[in-house]
Amino acid sequence: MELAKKFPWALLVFLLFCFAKNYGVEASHKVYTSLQSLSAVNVKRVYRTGFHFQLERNWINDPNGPIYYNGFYHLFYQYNPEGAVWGNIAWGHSVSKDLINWKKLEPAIFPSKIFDKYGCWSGSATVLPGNKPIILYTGVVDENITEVQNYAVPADYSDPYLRKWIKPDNNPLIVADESMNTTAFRDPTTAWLGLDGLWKILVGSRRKHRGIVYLYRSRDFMNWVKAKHPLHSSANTGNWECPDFFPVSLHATNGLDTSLMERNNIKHVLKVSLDGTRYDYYTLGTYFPQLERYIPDKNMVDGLRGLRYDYGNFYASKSFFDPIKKRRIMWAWANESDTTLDDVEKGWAGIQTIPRSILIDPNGRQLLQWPIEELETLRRKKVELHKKKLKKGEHVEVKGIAAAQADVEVTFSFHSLDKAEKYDFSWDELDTQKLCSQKGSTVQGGVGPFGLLTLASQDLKEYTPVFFRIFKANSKHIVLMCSDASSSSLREELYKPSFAGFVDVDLTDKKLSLRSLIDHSVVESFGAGGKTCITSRVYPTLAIYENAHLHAFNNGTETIIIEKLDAWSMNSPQMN
Ligand SMILES: *[C@@H]1O[C@H](CO)[C@@H](O)[C@H](O)[C@H]1NC(C)=O
Ligand SMILES: *[C@@H]1O[C@H](CO)[C@@H](O)[C@H](O)[C@H]1NC(C)=O
Ligand SMILES: *[C@@H]1O[C@H](CO)[C@@H](O)[C@H](O)[C@H]1NC(C)=O
Ligand SMILES: *[C@H]1O[C@@H](CO)[C@H](O)[C@@H](O)[C@@H]1NC(C)=O
Repeated sequence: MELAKKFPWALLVFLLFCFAKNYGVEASHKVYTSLQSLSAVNVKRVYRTGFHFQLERNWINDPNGPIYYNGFYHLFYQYNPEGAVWGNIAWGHSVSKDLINWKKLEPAIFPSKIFDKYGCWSGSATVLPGNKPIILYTGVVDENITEVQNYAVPADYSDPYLRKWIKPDNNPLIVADESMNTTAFRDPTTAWLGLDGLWKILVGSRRKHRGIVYLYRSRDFMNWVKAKHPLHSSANTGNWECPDFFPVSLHATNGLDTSLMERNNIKHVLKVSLDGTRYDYYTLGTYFPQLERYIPDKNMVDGLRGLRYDYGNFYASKSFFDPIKKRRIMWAWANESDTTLDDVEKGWAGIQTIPRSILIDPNGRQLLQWPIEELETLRRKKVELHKKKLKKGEHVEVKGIAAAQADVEVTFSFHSLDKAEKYDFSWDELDTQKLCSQKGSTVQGGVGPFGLLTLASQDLKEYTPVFFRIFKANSKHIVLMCSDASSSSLREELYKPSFAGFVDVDLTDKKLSLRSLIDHSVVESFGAGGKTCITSRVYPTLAIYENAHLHAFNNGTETIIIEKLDAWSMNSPQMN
């Protein structure tokens, strides 16, 4: 960044000024008045990802309105066309035939009318009968961040790229009534068609500390009526952003169209992004269309004591039904863990996670997430390990692949759980992150810690360990999975959390599997077949390009066996 080089002090003053002038909105909507239009001159290469969704330059955040239309998958996303910090928010637009190779188009929707002059915020797309896509999005209408719900339609249905979108003058479609909070009223969901012939959508909100999803219905998609009460709400959870509400099949392994809400043998997923904690939480439950209510299952908890899609840098996820491969696919924004000044210098900020297909776990207690199969087309050189023993303190390097851009699948086994450490019930079970920071990869244990050391430097001064540690708790075992960024970089000023979550897995076969997608500045990991997922953004200074190494390790007294490890170098697809 030319300007930053010449006037570093000036940037700092800008920043302080901007922090001071943060209109009182949420963390994600800090306004960097002066930084947001500094266009990225030189784009820094070193932390760019190889196979994750990323733009050449500028800021992106939430994925918006994914759909399939006439041969192409479309992904829209919150986008600042003018700089590498949040601001000037428009809907960026990219298309793909395989969800892996992407082509960037002109922004689909940008602030231009009185109903969205201050921003085109998140929303969804629905394909109406007759194969007619329509977008619902949140428009910001004034400097007080008053939010309304708008729609946009393609200018030309015969263009498979759907390049141009029209925002008709009968917008906005929905405005908040007096009982609602106009500055927390956003992110309409994909619509579903009820058996009563009415379209339904949810809009996220809050009243005081109560998180809310309002339900609206419409016969013609233009006139919307708010239901008597919210579809669901929960005290002390704060603002519910980016709601996602969809059915999952209890028996079939395919995904379900969003409009299949009202039939048997299904459960429903309600996901919300909690503005307060900046993570995505979900419950499984039942939707009662006549009552216009959603009721989470018995053991489900709304909010921060509930299930999470991912325990790391992962927010504002959005799913869609892929009618070609009959699956439900979900993305999320993986934000940067470096500083805003770093982002300005890099010229870009924000990536999307690898699209994940989601199914219900056969145990019915949670979802399973797995990278879409198309990712495997990028696999190149492969190395394998079989039946390799790791005694306490041992590690083995996985040599011969590009360790900075790799896909690794490993299954570990052990003979016995007898040596598992005792679980201390005084630990705050909500604060897995604290537990992982106290019981890191170098703190020796009984069964575990064992796992992978990703993005490791030659001298192990830098590494991002992804690992398991098993505890004994009365008659059962508790598995903790960590993706620990605390040693990921020699740089001090970064956000380097010890992300962690528990894994609800049956250990009778004495095996645990792990898959990690390693991509320069991101490690996206899937424990036990996608039961627990953790994404970490990291910025090593030594472990870059060919100087990055990959190891498997064990630091517990119980010997661990690598039953099978497959690791591939990954190709870089066409990326915007
Ligand atoms: C924004 O809020 C302030 C303070 O309540 C008010 O004076 C002003 O008129 C509002 N602006 C608009 C455009 O509504
Ligand atoms: C309305 O929402 C804004 C933004 O989340 C919040 O700051 C404010 O406290 C909310 N007001 C009420 C009454 O809930
Ligand atoms: C295992 O533990 C020892 C002792 O704490 C530590 O020095 C070593 O770095 C650890 N090994 C790994 C791979 O973390
Ligand atoms: C991602 O960045 C870190 C470090 O700045 C913040 O702590 C997180 O809150 C942020 N996550 C989101 C979703 O904004």
